[in-house]
Amino acid sequence: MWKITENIFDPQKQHHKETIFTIGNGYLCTRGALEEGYPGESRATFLHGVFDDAPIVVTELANAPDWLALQILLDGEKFSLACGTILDFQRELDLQTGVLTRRVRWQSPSGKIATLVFERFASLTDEHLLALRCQVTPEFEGEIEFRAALNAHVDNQGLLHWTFVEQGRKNGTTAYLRTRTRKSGIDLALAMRLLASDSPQPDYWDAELVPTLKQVVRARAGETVTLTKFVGVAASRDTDDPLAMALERAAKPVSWESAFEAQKQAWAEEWRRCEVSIEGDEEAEIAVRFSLFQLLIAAPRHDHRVSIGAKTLSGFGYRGHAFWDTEIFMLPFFTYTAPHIARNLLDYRYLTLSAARDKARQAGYQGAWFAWESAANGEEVTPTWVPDFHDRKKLARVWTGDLAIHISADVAYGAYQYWQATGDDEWFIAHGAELVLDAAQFFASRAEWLEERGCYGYRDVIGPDEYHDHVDNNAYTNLLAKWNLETARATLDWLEQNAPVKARELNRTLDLTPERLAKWRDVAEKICLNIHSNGLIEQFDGFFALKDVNLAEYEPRTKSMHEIFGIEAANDYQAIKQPDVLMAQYLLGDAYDEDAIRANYEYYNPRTDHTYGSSLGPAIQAIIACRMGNVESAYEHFIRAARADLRDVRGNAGDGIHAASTGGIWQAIVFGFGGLRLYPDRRWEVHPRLPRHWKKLTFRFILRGEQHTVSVGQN
Ligand code: IFM
Repeated sequence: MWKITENIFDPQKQHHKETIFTIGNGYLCTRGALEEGYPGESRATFLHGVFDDAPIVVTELANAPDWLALQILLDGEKFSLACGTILDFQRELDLQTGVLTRRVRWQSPSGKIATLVFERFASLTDEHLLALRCQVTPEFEGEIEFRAALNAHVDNQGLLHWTFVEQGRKNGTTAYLRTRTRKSGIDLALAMRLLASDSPQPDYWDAELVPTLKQVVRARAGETVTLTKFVGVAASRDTDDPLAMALERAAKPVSWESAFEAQKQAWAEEWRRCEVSIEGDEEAEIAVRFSLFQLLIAAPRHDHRVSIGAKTLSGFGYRGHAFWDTEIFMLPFFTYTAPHIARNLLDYRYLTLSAARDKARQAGYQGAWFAWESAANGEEVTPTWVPDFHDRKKLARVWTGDLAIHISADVAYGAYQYWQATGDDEWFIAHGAELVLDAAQFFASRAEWLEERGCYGYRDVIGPDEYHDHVDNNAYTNLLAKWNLETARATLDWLEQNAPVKARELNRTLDLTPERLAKWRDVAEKICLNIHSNGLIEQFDGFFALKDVNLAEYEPRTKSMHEIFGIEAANDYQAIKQPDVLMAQYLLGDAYDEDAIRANYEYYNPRTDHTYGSSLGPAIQAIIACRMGNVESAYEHFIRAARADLRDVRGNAGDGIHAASTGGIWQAIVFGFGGLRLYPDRRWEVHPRLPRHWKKLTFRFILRGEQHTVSVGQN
């Protein structure tokens, strides 16, 4: 199963479908809006790194000028699904090639019938190239008119980011447009070149911000006429002369067929590294492939100055900001299937180290405290106030930017895991070690000795479970901080043995005095862990004393428990957005035996807001349930994650893909159902736990440069 399909045009579901039918190539993504345009659509193309200032959210990816724009007139009547009659409609995203196709048989208001086939893709071989083809087969004899444009009349839900620089025509069949972001001053150039089945020169319309080429073709009944639009795109982030680059890329392809052939081969290569197949469960198989496709189209292959945002490049949600979602949920997929991409993502964090140090210093700490929401340069861009969901006219305070300290350990975890998986010593010495060490430095300086408890703790934090803020000793935070401090010690020892010059350099630049290193050890050994005698880990100080909840009593519901209780009152209940303790147990794997995992799973699972809480949790819970041998529950969690976007179960897929969930889905397949266990000496084992209806699960991973394929059946 490789195709995501749609057979009915439903304008009410436009935003959801635009997200689902997003295409991209790791440089940019374009939502699945329709070429001819409709009222209320959420049409957008986002390019990695093209941020511009915005009120409240600080900075956001600027919705780039629209390259899809194409109007078609059939003997003077404008093709639009909003009028006439739709005789047949089908859309299909081919995950194997990254091509989105729409087939429509349409009757105009005056009765003229034609079949229109639209295809588009973002080239994977040349990431500055986009391709769109429209084939029209009229059932009448007459004129088919194509109006192809580049349209800079675009906005970010009302906010304008582009100023006009220049536009024009070149070589008869090409038009171009240059714009600049208003505040960040990024130049963007687009060039479109038309190829038509009949080849008279197109007319050029010089409408400001919408350069348009008009191509008229005469057609007989049953004869297909074709228009191909190649668009080159480049920004001043890529080159000193974006226009020259855009023109050059648009001019390159010989034909649709040749560009498509290259595309097919490039995607086949991508899938060869990471393909997953599940015999016996078509829904699961397509959902996994869809998830991987979404990650692959958002993955920067040639740019190490960007990360992947929580909504990839597929929607306005979270404005392109990157969270811990990248390192903890998405990164493992790349680390184990495309290490070159994982390295780019981690380099991005390395480049934001100085902003992370500033953040720590401004708060009175040492080391690196990474931004909870990170964008162009790693400064904290979490909005401090957002509209309250109870009353949109009021504002609610967002605390994550001030209190979420676990992000530093998450980044360190991703870096260390990458190193362990790849054996990329060169990168670890040059960049990775510093991420681990400076995050540890932060945790050592942020820890407080709690005299009454006789342990070190972190007061006034927020853990992954955002239903509870301003808590002390969040289990996830403390456990990951401990891991970070211990791993940093081991990193230093390793550097001293294997890269003594670098060890000396980092000792000096990070000021790793013997007193500081002694504090690392002391905090790691004496951190408050809230482990009760029955093996239960308390999520934070006082959690078990909060009012207990039976979430079943609130069913059926269509809202999160946060909305039901209210932002403040949710702090008084044991209902959680995502299970911090289980998350930590998963990441720290070997430290917990089955009994410890079971005790915590049985406590926290029923208190987790599975349906409307965090989309990050379900896939990880699936892995934990697999470890306990509870495959039925594992499948329930997994399929919840798998449906999040495809079925829009949370009702917010229109804002963009739940990217962390897509990465979690891969982890659930490989580390959950596949039961892959990795050991430091390159050894690996599988302990599969397949749902009863799965006949065979196959997946691939790369460990220390070697690719392995695992196929497991019921026996
Ligand atoms: O990072 C997550 C967080 O854990 C829960 N709220 C949404 C964020 C972005 O996905």
